[in-house]
Amino acid sequence: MNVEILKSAFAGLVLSVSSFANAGLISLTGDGGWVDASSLTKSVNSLSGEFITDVNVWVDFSKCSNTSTGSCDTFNTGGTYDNEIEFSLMYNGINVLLLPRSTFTNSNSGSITEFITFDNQALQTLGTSPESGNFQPTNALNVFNGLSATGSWAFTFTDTTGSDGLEVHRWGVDITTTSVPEPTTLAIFALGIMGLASRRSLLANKK
Ligand SMILES: [Ca+2]
Ligand SMILES: [Ca+2]
Repeated sequence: MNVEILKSAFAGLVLSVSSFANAGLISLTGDGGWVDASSLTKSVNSLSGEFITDVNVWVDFSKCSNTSTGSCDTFNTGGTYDNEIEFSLMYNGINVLLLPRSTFTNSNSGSITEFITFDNQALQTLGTSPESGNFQPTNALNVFNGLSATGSWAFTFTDTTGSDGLEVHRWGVDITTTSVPEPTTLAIFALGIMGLASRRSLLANKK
């Protein structure tokens, strides 16, 4: 068989499969909690026969100027020690550090409440003080791309030092999926077949 014809046939197949892929969005919300010199891990499960193409993580939290839960949103004087915050997300045995300790170096006066979305495609990198908005995580979230969308998402939030708590109100993951494996997977498969075909055609010509 002519290898060039085979090449274009596979290129066509890869293109058509990509264009027929259905994109889905799974939005999951997890419970929060209160930590002070401690960590909590909360999990949510996704159940889908599709494949991951993008993951964003969001967290709604307060860094507090006190040591007891429930009164965190009361603003008062004193530092919030916002350099005590750490966030990470684990899926399929892969841990992604979203925000490491000491990313934020300012101590705002009083409690702060923020809504941060970690998104590889965000235009901003994390700054030196916590503020609401879309930010690139410290470690890339695209390590989950191509994996099956059935699994458990574990969000870990940590307050690294005692006396001023971290209260996570809610967190969540937005998982974009596709009904077929990533086109790159198919392309690699197609290249393999093409390699086999060209070897066969080479052997046939030798005969
Ligand atoms: Ca994203
Ligand atoms: Ca603390």
